[in-house]
Amino acid sequence: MKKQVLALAISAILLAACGKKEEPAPAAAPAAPVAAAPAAPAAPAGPVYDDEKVLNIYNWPDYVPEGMVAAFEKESGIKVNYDTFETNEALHAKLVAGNTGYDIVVPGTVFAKGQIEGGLLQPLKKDQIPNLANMDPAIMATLTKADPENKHLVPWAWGFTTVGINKTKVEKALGGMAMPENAWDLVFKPEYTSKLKSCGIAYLDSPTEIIPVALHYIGKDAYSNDAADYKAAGEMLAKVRKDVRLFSSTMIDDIAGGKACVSIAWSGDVNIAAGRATENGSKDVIEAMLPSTGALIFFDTMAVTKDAKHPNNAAAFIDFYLRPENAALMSNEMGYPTGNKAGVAQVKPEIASNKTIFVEADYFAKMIPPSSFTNEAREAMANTYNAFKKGK
Ligand code: SPD
Repeated sequence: MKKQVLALAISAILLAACGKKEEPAPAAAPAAPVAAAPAAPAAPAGPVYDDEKVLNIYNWPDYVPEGMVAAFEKESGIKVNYDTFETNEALHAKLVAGNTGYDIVVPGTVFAKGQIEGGLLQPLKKDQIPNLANMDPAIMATLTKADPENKHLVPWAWGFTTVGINKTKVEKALGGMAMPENAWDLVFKPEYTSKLKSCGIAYLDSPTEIIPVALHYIGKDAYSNDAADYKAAGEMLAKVRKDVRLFSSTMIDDIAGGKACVSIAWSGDVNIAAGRATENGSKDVIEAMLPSTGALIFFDTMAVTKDAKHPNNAAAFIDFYLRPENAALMSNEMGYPTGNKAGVAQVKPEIASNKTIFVEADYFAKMIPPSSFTNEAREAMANTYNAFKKGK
């Protein structure tokens, strides 16, 4: 109630201020005490660039709309070197080794928490990123689990690790067998995998992608630190190992081209594969599933490395990316939801209404929220995963 009164009062003041003509103050009116407004930090007049007009970015593959980097280069005169990594593990190893040569990196929050605590990332130059104001406050609040004061990270995109299917091929391979209620059965239950191996099962190639969803499937905490839980996940995975055809973190063309009919994959990549298959003339229906027991949410975030040589150029690019039209372009072209509230308004209706991109609140509530891994947990996960992959 108090808040409402305050809000009404603020609106009344603003409205009055907008509509009021300038009038001389009545001579006899006593001067009301006026509190000095806190001085706003002076915003730079335009982007600030480093002397060396270079920016080195390290991001996931298939994650940037065509032409976006070139548009930034043209506008800023900055030459962008854009490299890609395929797993959080690969990026993490690079950051830990130091001297990455990169200015902007895009870790998932599950790894970024430790990277911030370990001093591998520097705070964002927020005064040079006015478009941070476009971000959805609810998403920024979610990131505080990894970055307590929202000092280091800003979302590139978010999405979820799930089951992707080529419905046409899966139905054929299952013969008369009905689709399971829980889509995770397609990749974890021998009854299904033994049939689907004929049309190809693909898994993401990373311990921190596979072990959490395997743990969740067997009813454990996806972010468990308990060695007994890893053992149980390893035992479940061992039963389907022989049915998995390929391990890859760049499987868009494998899905689109029919090498894999079912996959543990990232939601947007499955959406890209669906579009690519159609472009290539395929009539197959490819879908990112919303498993009944939930999918694993991730947030990929832009961050600046501790020893970035071009921190001002990095801030300029981040600000450019956070323009609503650029955030919307990412969702439109890459099939991942943006955390940019102002950008959502510019997303194409067919993308905004796609429930495997912008999931509905009911399903969101079922999803596995992001957490983070301790170093020990990561190591244990890697051991379990490597043994599984080797078939030991
Ligand atoms: N095509 C690139 C998709 C990027 C996915 N990042 C996923 C991180 C999940 N932990």
